[in-house]
Amino acid sequence: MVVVSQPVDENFAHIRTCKPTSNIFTEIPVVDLLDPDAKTIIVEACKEFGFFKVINHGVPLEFIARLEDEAIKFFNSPQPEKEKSGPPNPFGYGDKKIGPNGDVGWVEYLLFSTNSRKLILPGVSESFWSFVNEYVSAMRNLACEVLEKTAEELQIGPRDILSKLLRDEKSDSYFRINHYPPCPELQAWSGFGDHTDPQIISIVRSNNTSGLQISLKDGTWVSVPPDHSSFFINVGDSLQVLTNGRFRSVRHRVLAGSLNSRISMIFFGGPPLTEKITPLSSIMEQGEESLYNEFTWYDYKKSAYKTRLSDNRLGLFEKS
Ligand code: GA4
Repeated sequence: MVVVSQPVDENFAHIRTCKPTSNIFTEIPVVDLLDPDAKTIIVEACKEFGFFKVINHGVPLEFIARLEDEAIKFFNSPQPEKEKSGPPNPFGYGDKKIGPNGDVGWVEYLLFSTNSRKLILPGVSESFWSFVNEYVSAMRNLACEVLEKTAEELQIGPRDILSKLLRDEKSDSYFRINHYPPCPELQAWSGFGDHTDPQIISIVRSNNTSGLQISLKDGTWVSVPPDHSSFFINVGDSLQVLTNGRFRSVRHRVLAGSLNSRISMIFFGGPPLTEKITPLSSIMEQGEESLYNEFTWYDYKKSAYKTRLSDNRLGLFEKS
């Protein structure tokens, strides 16, 4: 990441910036996992917002803090050291460049594939790597718990009808740690541009620094008040398809901030590459037709990686 006091690199001067909005998302659905009504709230939230917050999740805060500390140590190391762990294609350290198609943001990050048995990244110590693995497995469990409650509430067959896609040892899931340093040129930069996540479900945890915004059904952007002790869950494109559009894949973005560093850790739960992403037959009403052409996760991923961040990726698979 460039030293904060330096002028913005001209190569990135063209990027789309996000106008800050002052709308605070006060009606954010809060799911208490110990509450017997949790599953109803989850399904309502997935339909209305594609987004909710989870409390009483059972993941100890010290466990989260341990990984965050390791990440801070990594991001505080000298730039040439961090660069040794890059580029991030497919996995590793990235600085400003997001994805392969020219998107940029005021962010540096580490991207991991969760099924790479052991990733040798120069700046990533053994202890860091083992914390990542433990954290990812806690996130997978949490994602599965949420998906099982969803299946129960929707009454769409076995409880694990969705969660088994993430439990599969070939599940194509990812993990990323984003570091958004204070930005000296807020007019010129966005943190992470607006997009939807291609996977089934994502779990975001951040420190107490704001920046995350989601788009409501009417297109209004609202700011999500940060809460370092909770997790935020996003519905991804694949879950929108599996529910034939009942659930909404939420468009979200992160604004650059001028004061504090934001650190976020995100688990992206995806299915195996060969999995067909098609509406679950058990969810379809009589005579209901799929809104989407049939595709596998491999097809979708391949297509997604040819798009820009803000593109409507799912649009390419919608039936006309
Ligand atoms: C968005 C969700 C995840 O962060 C991610 C991103 C990926 C990347 O950073 O390489 C993508 C983006 C994400 C969707 C479209 C493509 C691919 C950047 C990009 C422009 C890791 C993912 O799976 O898809």
